[in-house]
Amino acid sequence: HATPNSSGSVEFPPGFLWGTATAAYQVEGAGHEDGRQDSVWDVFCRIPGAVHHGDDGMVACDHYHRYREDVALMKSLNLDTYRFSTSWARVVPDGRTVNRKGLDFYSRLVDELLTADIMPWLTLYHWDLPQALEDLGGWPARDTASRFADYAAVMADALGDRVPVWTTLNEPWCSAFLGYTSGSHAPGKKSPELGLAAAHHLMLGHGLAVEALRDRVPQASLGITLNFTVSDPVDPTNPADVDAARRDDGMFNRIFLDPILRGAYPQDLLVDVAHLGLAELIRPGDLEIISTPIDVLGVNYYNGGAVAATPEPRGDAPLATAGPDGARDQDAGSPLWVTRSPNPVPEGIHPHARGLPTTDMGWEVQPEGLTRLLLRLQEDYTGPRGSAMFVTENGAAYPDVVEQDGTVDDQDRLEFLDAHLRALKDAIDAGADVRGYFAWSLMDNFEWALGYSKRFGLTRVDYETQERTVKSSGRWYADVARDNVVPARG
Ligand code: PNW
Repeated sequence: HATPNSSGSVEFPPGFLWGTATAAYQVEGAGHEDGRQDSVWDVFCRIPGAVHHGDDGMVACDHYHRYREDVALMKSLNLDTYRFSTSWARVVPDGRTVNRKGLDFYSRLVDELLTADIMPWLTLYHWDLPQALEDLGGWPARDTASRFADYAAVMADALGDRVPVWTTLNEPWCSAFLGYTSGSHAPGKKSPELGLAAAHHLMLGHGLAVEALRDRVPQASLGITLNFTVSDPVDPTNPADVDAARRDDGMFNRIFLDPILRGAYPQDLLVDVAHLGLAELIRPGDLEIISTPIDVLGVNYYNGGAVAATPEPRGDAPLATAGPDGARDQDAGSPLWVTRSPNPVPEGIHPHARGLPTTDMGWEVQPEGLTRLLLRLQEDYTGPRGSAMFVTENGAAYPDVVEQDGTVDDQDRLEFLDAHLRALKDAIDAGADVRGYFAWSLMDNFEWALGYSKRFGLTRVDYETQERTVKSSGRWYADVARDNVVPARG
């Protein structure tokens, strides 16, 4: 792509969808209302020291009660679509019995969205596994995949006539490896074997759910959202660094991409993890189920990273300092995984900071990584399989500076979004089939192990009053969504 979209105005293709995303546990609150029972996150939040400040999602943004106001907020931002997740623990609280009142909430939300002419984009699983199913073994147990397909069928029967796009899982990498290997997310287990077993059964659950949805809502678009990194070797002329980047890419990206979009685990990855029991879990037929054709691939991109085979800082690339998540991973207790900012990485892979600016998460800001990622996905995965891509999450945490009149002039977040939308348009111009973009997030919310300390919202939430205030980035994004154009800079 010869002309990078550097500062002029940038127009997106006609019909491009503009949205924002949230997740049930991060915004809803109403923790034990209308029959909802504990998810793994409710239980994890009660472990002393597990979550910053002892925060939890019992109230969060009180979206369960304020959804009408929040849909009006979306309307004021000119959004075409809203990506939300449904809480398994609300709909099937004990893991087997359907809770009609829980379903009714999502029915009201979907109706409110449709009335506002905002397309509902539903994610079935954004990490809130019913604790009752964790007690039976959680994702490392094969049966959880079947329970997930049952839950998918319940949702399809209730909302299939009104929801045009369904994604099964959000970021199974986080569910598997933060939940069961580094222990920094619920349920806080620390075992490489459990993480891999969880990954396989999450994908099996995805495939079974796609089959269940396809039967019930044949007219809908179906897919999954994965989170990606872009791994660069610190020294591209050093074969050991190149190999570290290969393994990092394998355990982060290809471990999900290849089974889902090509029907096979990467051969090099199976060799790398041969001692961890993954191959023994795979039953005949699993990969056919996992690779059931999908229509959309959701792409979550926050940052890439440079990795090396040795920990020593080299040149101007100091060893990355642990981010907020990484700080916890340091004492993860698993010798096979080491700290990275912010993610745990397999043994023998060492992240190096590149001197790029970072967000309040400690994550490097690297917009051109998004261009490379989307082109690679197009060429190696979605193109051959005919599925379209959507950026289902992208955004940044920065501390809010609240002015005397209550406004928040978050130029840092605005510039982050501007740069990533230009990088996205570069990818589209070079041939990537990307049809929409969801900013993370509609509003500040419960940032998992970091509690309410990190703010990703286009809208500020005052957690004392639950007042919502659109930030400068939100007003800017509303114009982008209205005009289908990123305006010229400066
Ligand atoms: C994603 N990591 O989470 C999630 O989908 C959102 O729920 C979350 O709020 C958002 O990104 C911002 O963090 C991630 O440690 C959490 O690599 C942690 C990691 C990646 C993604």
